[in-house]
Amino acid sequence: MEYDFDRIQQKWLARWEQTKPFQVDDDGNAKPRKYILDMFPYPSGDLHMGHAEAFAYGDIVARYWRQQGFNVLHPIGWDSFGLPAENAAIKRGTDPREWTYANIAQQKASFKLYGNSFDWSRELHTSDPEYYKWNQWLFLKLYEKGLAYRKDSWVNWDPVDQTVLANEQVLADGTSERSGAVVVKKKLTQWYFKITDYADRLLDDLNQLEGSWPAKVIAMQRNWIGRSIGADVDFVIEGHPTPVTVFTTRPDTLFGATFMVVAPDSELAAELAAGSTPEVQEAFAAYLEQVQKSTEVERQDAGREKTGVPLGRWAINPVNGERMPVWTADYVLADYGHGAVMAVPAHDQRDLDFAIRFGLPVRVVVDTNAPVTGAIPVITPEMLEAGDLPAQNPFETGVALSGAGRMINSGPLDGLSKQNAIQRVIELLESAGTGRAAKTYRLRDWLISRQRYWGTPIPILHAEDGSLHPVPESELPVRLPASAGLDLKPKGKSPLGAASDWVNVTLPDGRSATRDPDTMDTFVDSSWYFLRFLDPNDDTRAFDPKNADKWAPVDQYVGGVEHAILHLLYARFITKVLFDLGYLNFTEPFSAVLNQGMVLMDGSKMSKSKGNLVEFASELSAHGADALRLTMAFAGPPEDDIDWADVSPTGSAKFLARAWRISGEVTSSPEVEWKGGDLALRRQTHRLLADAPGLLEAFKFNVVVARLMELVNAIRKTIDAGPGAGDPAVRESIEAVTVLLSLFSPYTAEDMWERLGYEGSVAFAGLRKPDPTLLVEESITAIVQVDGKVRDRLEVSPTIHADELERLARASEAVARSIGDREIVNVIVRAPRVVNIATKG
Ligand code: ANZ
Repeated sequence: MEYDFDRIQQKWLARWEQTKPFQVDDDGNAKPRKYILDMFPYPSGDLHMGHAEAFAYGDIVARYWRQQGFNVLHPIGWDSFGLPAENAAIKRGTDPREWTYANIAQQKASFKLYGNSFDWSRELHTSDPEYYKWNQWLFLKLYEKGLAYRKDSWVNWDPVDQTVLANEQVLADGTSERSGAVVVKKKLTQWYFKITDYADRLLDDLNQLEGSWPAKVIAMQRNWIGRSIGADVDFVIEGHPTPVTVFTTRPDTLFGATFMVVAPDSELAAELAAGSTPEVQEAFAAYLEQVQKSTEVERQDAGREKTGVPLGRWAINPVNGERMPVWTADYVLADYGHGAVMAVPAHDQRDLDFAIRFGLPVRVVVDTNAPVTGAIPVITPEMLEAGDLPAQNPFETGVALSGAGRMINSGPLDGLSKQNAIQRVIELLESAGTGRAAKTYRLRDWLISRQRYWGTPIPILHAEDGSLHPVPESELPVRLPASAGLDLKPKGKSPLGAASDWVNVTLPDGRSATRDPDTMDTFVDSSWYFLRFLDPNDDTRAFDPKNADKWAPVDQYVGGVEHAILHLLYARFITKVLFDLGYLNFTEPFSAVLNQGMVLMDGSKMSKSKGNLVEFASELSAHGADALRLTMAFAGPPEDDIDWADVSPTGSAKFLARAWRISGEVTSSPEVEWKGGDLALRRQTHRLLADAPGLLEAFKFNVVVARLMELVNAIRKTIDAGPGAGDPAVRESIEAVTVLLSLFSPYTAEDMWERLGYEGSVAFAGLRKPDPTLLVEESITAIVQVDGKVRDRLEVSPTIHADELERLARASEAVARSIGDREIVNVIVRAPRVVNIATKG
């Protein structure tokens, strides 16, 4: 019989459908547990090569832990709400639901064929009411806690998809991650989750993930949260009812503040301008219009020429009572800190650029190793005009003095170091009630409202008086109405607003109200799905905390680095919220994360437009699941990219055929005593059994595959050259190959196992422990020295006894010759390596 992957696949697929080998039952199972999770797919068509890679790795890990005797939970579901379904539906004039579930069916069939060892009984779809009911429950829990709130703010608006975007969905070049459109700002009232309340914990808890998460991902999360430590300082504004607070990381430089700048798109700028002259108001309005055309990225570009207008208002420096002009400029962002800065041009480059452009004063307050000479390093516009500048000053060099040094021109701070000055000035501010130590984060609250149809309805009712009424938990889910009759085209308002039967409701007190027409960001769905897998069919709660206790956190999470920030951060946040609410007893959802590389073709990303797309389905039918999976494993470290032009699924298939053939040649029975088997082959087998766990746990799948290939060659040689197919070592070795191969190529391995005479599935056969006596080196070289000169080398057993070694040394002809007729006065034996003989005469 020849190796025929198609036949083998069909045979085992049918069997797995029947026996459901990977369905996990926790009750009465005494095995230790592992939870191995792949990031669930978005059903946007059939699986692609990227899925084939990631899901192969996840499955190898799951199958490995099963072989190590663990009860492994390896579930799968679909992240099935979201824009692509809606956009596809609009394009084709169909229902997003139809498109979504057809794709799920296709992906599911592909996963089954690919041999993924999922527990299919736990399959979930986030677009099912049975799932999104619990998104709504989660929303209500956050709302009760004050962690879900509505606010009016400038949001990122995608003019193509006509919906808001989270900051995280705007790329570095200011375009939408989805549509590619340049994102603009729009003022809207939206729902937010208060992730900023968790900023410190999200940052600090990263320390405990060090080493088990990719370093790059940890760095990206840290940077995204972006904690800055400094102070808030309150400045009285003449003629303005309340002081303006600024955030600064350099409160030590407070005496060097010479003007204030507020963000043009802040409430504050509008208020300050409104209280000023008509000329200022006009100039401000014109400037604001100009600013709104620029992207956030442009605004943060340090090299761009500074722009701004004066607001005709004056701020009072709380430490010295000095009057400073208030300006507005777009390098100050409305949503960072308090949207206003104290400008210290001598020590901050952006402020200096601005001061130079508009001729504002510069005062040096930190002597950063004497670049400043002259008694008063202060430059006023008058001095500028008169050309009366002290030598060596930032104004002249254009370079701000950002380094540390001794404080000067700073009254009570004079002479202090930076750190001491920061501490001292905060004390001064605190005792005067005009400032305090403060932290600021780059992290913003999570905007979760979307003006689109295909998502989870927000369970809030709006009464006519504007009051908000959460839908009682007993009335969940708030079901998404059918899309028939609704115009899904993006138009800036949620399509659900037009579903009048759905949107208009009556409150218990008889008043009329409307449902919130927005749907939730789909990152809400994926922020807790790993918990739903524990109890996917429980309609009384999101998950059973007892099961979360048993299974979670996820031991190994596998997926793309594109989720390094968004998804992982949100899941970490929701986990901490659920911990605080008492539902979980852990605070990090994923104990370890593995990011796979990309599958490329000829060095570049695959795409339809480039014409270099390798279709998963066609590779699968050409080479079979096992060869494809093995190719992924063999290609290199999982983190590296795979160039499909450089790998050989045909080579993989040939190897599988070679291994499979051996399983049919073995003539010994499963009960055969291995002891008498060919020693060299036995040693090679046990060396692999010893090395495999460490290699697999370090994700060195490619090394294990290479070693399997070597071993299969060695078995072939043993069969063909001498000991033959009946040698017990042949059976021992091919059995080890089969068990290890079951991680990579499960169909072939099952078939081999059966051919070797076993009935149960090889997936649970267990990885054999190596025999330590077969791991020691076969022989080592002992040297024999006579009067300090090496006279012979002996191949001896590493366990040789000293007496025996001495006897062999004395028996050596070369040694006897060099001693001649001299007298042996001393013999020192250090078994098994050295014999030293000393002579006299
Ligand atoms: C005075 C000062 C003096 C500053 C100095 C820096 C150096 P990070 O580290 O990124 O947190 N800042 C505060 N709010 C801002 C806003 N909304 N838009 C733009 N810039 C803002 O930066 C903190 C510093 O950025 C703050 O410290 C403030 O400038 C500025 F020698 O205050 B600093």
